[in-house]
Amino acid sequence: MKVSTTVALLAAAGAQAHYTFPRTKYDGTVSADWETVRITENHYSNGPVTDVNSALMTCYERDPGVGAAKTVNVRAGSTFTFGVGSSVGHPGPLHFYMAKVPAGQTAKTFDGKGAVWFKIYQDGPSGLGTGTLKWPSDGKSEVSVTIPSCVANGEYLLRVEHIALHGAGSVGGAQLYLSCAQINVTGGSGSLNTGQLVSFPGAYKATDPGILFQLYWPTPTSYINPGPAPVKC
Ligand SMILES: *[C@@H]1O[C@H](CO)[C@@H](O)[C@H](O)[C@H]1NC(C)=O
Ligand SMILES: [Cu+2]
Repeated sequence: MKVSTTVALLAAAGAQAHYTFPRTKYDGTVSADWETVRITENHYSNGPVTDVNSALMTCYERDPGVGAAKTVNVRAGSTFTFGVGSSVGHPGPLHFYMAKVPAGQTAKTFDGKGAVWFKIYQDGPSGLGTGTLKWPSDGKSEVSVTIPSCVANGEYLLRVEHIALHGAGSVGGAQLYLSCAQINVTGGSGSLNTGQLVSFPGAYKATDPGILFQLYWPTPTSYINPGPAPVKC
């Protein structure tokens, strides 16, 4: 009894610092948790992926092959938001990636495997060289991205990823928090050149300078986001 109480308290303390991206908000409509986002393996623990070579890097799915109940219709060029459970509690960069669903599949059925992903957003810190870095997502309970106006119409997986760097000074110390929403894009011009598509796992190495990173000392003077450059219309 005593032991299990202690374990429960420790688990609760860890869960407070960790986080998930379980819901979406679009045009003022907020989804239920895991209704438009595939339920993740950490939906209860809120814990991170720490092995960038793990199959969980795709969408962190608890139930591969099941998909989320709903796909959100979105207009190219509009703003799409993920709600955070409960807030981005650790410092680090925010990334968004999209993967177009292949012909014959849907956003509900596509597994997101293979070289299918392009990056649509990344951010970096302010305060480089000062010893105190600030990240745009610090403490946020919602994170948003603009769906590029030039994407092709159709169904996509939209992958949000936050990389917590507080322990990233040793290999395997970075904490990746991520999930995938199912979206259906209309109004896109289709002129986007996505460049080289990447896979998850595969896009990152444990020793990439943006993954293996000393956040505190020596004082960082630069930050290099892992993965490809974000696409431009
Ligand atoms: C995606 O949008 C197109 C165009 O509006 C529509 O025909 C199609 O049914 C939508 N698919 C889903 C899964 O909502
Ligand atoms: Cu945490």
